[in-house]
Amino acid sequence: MGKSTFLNNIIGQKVTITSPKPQTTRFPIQAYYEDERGTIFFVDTPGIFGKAEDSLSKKINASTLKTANANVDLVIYMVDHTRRRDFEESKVLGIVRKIDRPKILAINKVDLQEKTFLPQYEFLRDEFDNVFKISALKKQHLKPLMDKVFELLPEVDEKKQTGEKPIYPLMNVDSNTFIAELIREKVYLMMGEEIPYTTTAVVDEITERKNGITYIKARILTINVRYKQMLIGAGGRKIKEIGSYARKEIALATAKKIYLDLTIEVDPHWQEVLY
Ligand SMILES: Nc1nc2c(ncn2[C@@H]2O[C@H](COP(=O)(O)OP(=O)(O)O)[C@@H](O)[C@H]2O)c(=O)[nH]1
Ligand SMILES: [Mg+2]
Repeated sequence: MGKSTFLNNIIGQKVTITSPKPQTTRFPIQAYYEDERGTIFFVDTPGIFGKAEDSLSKKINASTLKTANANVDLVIYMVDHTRRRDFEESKVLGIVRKIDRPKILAINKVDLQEKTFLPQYEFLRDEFDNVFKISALKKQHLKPLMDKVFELLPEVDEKKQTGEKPIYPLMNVDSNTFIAELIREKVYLMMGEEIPYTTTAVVDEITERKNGITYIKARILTINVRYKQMLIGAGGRKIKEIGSYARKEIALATAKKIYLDLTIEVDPHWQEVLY
């Protein structure tokens, strides 16, 4: 799809994880953008599950709906022309239609032209005054879209509101959550179709050691022993790969030397207690 890729490339650094698998984003991620024209709070939302039968997808759908109904000033509705329009897509459109705010339609992945379902999305042009064909990944045509965003957003004089300019954190998640997300992303990228949806990651400890190394203790939770074995892999190879890939990115993101102590645990109920 590309919502999270879009946000990362607008912000200029990774704030939200991405993967080729649908439903990678599990909760709304807020990130703050600023340039000479002003400041914007972006909210990256998960998608919508067509069939929300388990407790996790129910929670995800609810949080997406809540974000959509929150006090947003503008909606960027992103569609992926390389994907056939389906039931989930219609559901999302139904939600977007109900939001009484300026809307921008972003048709993503214009860098891919081999396979297109664009005709299935053409009818949207009548509903949206502002349509941009973009490539979130290749950063194509993002500027005209952002110009439109600034044009449509209401003007808020921050100095008037607070006396001086507020200092924003870049994003709404703490470091434990962000590191857990980076680990979870590696599971999405390195495991097959079904495992990512049965797993999550938890960070229990981040400690600066005297030797200058940051020690991170984290767990990947999955729902049964079979999945746990697949995550560990033959001779522990898979978990090693996931850990090493995650460690490198955490080190890069934090500019610190990282020791990542990563284990896999079976917890059949994690979906009920997390998120
Ligand atoms: N070719 C191409 N791939 C993209 C583009 N935008 C996103 N992707 C890929 O599509 C997949 C899903 O992206 P993601 O941002 O996680 O989608 P989300 O589920 O909407 O947040 C990832 O593998 C991205 O690299 C794009 O403009 N062009
Ligand atoms: Mg996403």
